[in-house]
Amino acid sequence: MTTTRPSRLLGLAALVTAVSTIIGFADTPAYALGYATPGQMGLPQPVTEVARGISEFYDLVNIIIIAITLFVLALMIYVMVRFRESKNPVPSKTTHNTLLEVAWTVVPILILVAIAIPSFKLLMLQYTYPKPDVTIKAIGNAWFWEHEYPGTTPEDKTFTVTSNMLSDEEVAEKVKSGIPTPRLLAVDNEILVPVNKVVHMLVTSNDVIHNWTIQPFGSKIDAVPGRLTATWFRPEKEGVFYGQCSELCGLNHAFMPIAVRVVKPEIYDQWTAAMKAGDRKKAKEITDRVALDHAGIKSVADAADQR
Ligand SMILES: [Cu+2]
Repeated sequence: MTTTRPSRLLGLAALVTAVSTIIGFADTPAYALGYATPGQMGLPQPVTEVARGISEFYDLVNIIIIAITLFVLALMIYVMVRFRESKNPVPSKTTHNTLLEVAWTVVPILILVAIAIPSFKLLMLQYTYPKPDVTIKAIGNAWFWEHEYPGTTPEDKTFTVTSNMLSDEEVAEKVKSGIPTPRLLAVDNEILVPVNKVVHMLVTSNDVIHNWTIQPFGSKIDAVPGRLTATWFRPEKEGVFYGQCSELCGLNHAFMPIAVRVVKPEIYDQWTAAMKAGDRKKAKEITDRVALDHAGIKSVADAADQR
């Protein structure tokens, strides 16, 4: 009587799928939510290749950690029961077992290699910068972010977006207008980037060390005064994605969020044109309109999820 291998593998695959769906590694909806929600398990939904790589790597390492922990637990229980004093009054004097010693040296090496290979691949992906479509300079300040969109020619104007966190009253007001606005994450001026385009984010600071982080992009890089660091991302979904300063920088460290809205390239062009012309009112209208649009996509995605 034999069970065929493929059917066992299929069973295992089904189990893994079921477990991962239950604990929240399920497929991302059409509109990716740019921040963690109460009760969420796992990392925020990734919207870039790098973030997806990080998510998969995180799952792989977790599976390995859980397997090792269960194995050690089982061994300990076995030893405690099998070699308890009442059943084993005269202890064994064995001190060497060549096979075991080789095994407990080689197996951890293999585990480390299994972790190192995807880890180095991911690092390569993170630090190999594709040619940029858009370059932005993020400047950390105590305690807010500025984003400078440098002009590429003398006629092409540079403009800067200064973002401050919204107060509770401002959040309430925005929610009333129909735009989903998370407390402690939403800012007065969001920055816009085009969907499916490579964005290089050059990062620096005016005062102390901050850190520019957007988890769904898999981007996290220190903002160091007097130095320029960089990260890149190519967001594959539209929506607004939030991040927070991730380097303890002082009193209001917790209150300097970053909000990046990923929009269609034509909307991005309209917005940059308005910003370059110094028409902040028009730029704001464009941002608010697209925010309402995104809120609509989100509620459609939610409805589809509940079906
Ligand atoms: Cu900071």
